[in-house]
Amino acid sequence: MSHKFIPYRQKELTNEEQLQKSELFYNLLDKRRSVREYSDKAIDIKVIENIIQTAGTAPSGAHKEPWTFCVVSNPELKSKIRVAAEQEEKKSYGGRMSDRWKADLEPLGTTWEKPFIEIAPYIIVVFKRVHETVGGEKRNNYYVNESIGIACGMLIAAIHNAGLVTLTHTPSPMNFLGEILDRPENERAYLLLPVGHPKNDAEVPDIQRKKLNELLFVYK
Ligand code: IYR
Repeated sequence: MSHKFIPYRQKELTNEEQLQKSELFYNLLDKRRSVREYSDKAIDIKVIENIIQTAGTAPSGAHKEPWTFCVVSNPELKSKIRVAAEQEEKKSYGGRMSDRWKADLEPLGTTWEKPFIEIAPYIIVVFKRVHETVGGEKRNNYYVNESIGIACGMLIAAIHNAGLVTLTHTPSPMNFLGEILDRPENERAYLLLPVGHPKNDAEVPDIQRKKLNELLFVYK
């Protein structure tokens, strides 16, 4: 069976343009920080839709697009999610996490408390779709973790590009999210991200990124 291919043309940039655009993009993303303190300032749902469509442009194994993005602004649902997340986090910080792990987190100032789940105007819960059902037959998706990880990276970049902030929150275990949001059995919660504006006096930890020579090795 032959499958249709269509032309792909991209405007070629000059070396100068490539340098300029790549530097601008780096400078933009280098300003991104994980923010834990949110204001409740409203955001147009259209902005959220654009951000999620951007995430949906990610490459995926065999183009199966194994993702679902649930956007929650409903206050009752947000409260339910906060309560359930904090219940798990209390157990994690109270004993499930090793002392070494907690010591590693200390500079970031994280605790079991997750007020941002209720305060941020939206939370996005990303679900990975481990399989699809086609004509009653169960078909596994491919490279699901890689695919959804890439999509979430693009989501985070899109949120930052829109002048908003987010945080990759991973309550563990997070199966309560599928239950609260009534998701089908082929979906597993993967990541929870609040989206909003930082609160007025928000602070972030004073951490540095690896220098280029620490993260890049060129083989000529
Ligand atoms: N999931 C917990 C703990 C946590 C773990 C890591 I690794 C972090 O970088 C941050 C937090 C929480 O969300 O608090």
